[in-house]
Amino acid sequence: MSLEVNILNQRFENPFMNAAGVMCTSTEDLQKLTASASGSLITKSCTPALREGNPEPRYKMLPLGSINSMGLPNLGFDFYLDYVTSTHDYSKKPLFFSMSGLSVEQNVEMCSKLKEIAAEKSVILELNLSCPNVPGKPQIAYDFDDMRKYLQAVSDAYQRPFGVKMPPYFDMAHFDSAAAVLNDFELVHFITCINSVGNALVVDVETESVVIKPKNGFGGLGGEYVLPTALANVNAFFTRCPSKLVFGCGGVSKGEDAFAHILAGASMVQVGTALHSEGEGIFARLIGELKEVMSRKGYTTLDEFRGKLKVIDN
Ligand code: RRO
Repeated sequence: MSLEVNILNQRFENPFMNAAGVMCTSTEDLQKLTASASGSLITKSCTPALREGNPEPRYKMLPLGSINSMGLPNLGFDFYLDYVTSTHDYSKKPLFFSMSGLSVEQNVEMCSKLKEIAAEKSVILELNLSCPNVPGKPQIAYDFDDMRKYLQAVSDAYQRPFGVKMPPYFDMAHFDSAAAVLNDFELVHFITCINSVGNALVVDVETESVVIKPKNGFGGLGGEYVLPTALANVNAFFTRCPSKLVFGCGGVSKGEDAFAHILAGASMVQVGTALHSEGEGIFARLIGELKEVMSRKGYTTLDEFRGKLKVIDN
């Protein structure tokens, strides 16, 4: 039985990694993920300068998931570039780098610098086109013209393969339009579906209040609440973008959830809310549970069932 994944010129021991944003802001966090059983890790989405993020409370655990409006708190591009260049132990596992500039120009500036290092180290860029929590800044990937501008500018500046972190879509016409844009960019080698379901509102009936402070309580929903939406997006892009890889993110808290993501087409499987709740020990549990599901079904590799989701056509 092997959970190995060979993609993007890298070998991953297993498909599991953190979702960008969870346990990946500081060196200490990143070292915990490096020491864990995960197959890979990704750094917190960064901006050119350090950001404190939104006022607290800004993350709340819920019965079936979480709501957050962190507001892109990060230590700034140079900090993560230094981690990539000098700190990360690439002999342990491959590394992804999440970037979320607040303008085309900011992304271009960061890409021009990351490009030099990416040529030497094998770090892989995931461009975040879907942050829902910066007041006054809409999610880029909900405006297809804007999304095209970002992808063109990053392709021109970076000139290397990269991936994109997408928001969830809820309409077939939007799956078609978003996939058509992504298919126009050869350097987009992977598509991560999904970021949190943006601008949800959780109400505490006892206190008659919202549960997080920023944006009057509006924030991104994650965890079990979003698993079916995540699976729909993984499968929608898997079928529409045959020359690209899809990474699954959303609602993974047990081995069966990871199996469902891979069946829908996922190559890597990212873990957000459940990692936040359980800590990095979750990766060993997920590996054990995924192997258990596979052995029950007689599978010995992920390739045997990836993307093989059946439909009902009698
Ligand atoms: O930092 C955040 O508030 C955040 C980001 Br950048 C993102 O992409 N997704 C999310 O749920 N939170």
